[in-house]
Amino acid sequence: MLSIKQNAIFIADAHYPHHGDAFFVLLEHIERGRIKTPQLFLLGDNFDLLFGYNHYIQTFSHKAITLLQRLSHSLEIHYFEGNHDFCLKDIFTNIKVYTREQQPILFTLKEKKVALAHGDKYATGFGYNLYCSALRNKTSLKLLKPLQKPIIDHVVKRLAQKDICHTFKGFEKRVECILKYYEDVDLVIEGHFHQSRIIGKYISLPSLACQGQVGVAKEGTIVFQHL
Ligand SMILES: [Mn+2]
Repeated sequence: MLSIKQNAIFIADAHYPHHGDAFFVLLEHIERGRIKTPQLFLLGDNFDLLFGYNHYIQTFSHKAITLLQRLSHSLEIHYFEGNHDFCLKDIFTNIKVYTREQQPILFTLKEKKVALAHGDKYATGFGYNLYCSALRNKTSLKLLKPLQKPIIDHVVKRLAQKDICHTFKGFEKRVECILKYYEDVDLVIEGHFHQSRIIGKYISLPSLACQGQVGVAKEGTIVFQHL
């Protein structure tokens, strides 16, 4: 099992570039050494729309993609694909990319056993699962290609206008359902919900787009910080 290192940074749900460029700015600070970290965890949806097998989509986030590629040669990076960013293996060849299917991934944090995932895997329902696997299929992505420009332009426009920061009412109930899948771990770290809350052993990371914060590993626990 891999271990989470002291001062590791957890970035989730930056939704770049439609909801600010905090993601790019933070990566730049890391590259220039103004922010020091031995290990970077990207918990998904850091790109508002990015998937492999499609070059047009990559043009929207080109700046951050190339910066991340560059960083990956000198920094250990783990990328947990989200529902907005997936099929990334071929784009980030030097980053450890985990698909939705492979998640959660187990790490250790000091003596604790920790599960990491984007957060959309459990307690979602059959329809969502079917939609996810169809969307991540290489063939269906290729079939969409002739239509890609108008469809993508439309999706991008819609995503940019979407209000993504909400308080999840009854979040405790959802967490309770999710935790049924995590009985044998000490800590669960997920993004996806943009809640920035810790409920028992469940850590719902802040969204970089909403709260402007990230998670940082400190002395065997995770704290939320503005960097
Ligand atoms: Mn998500």
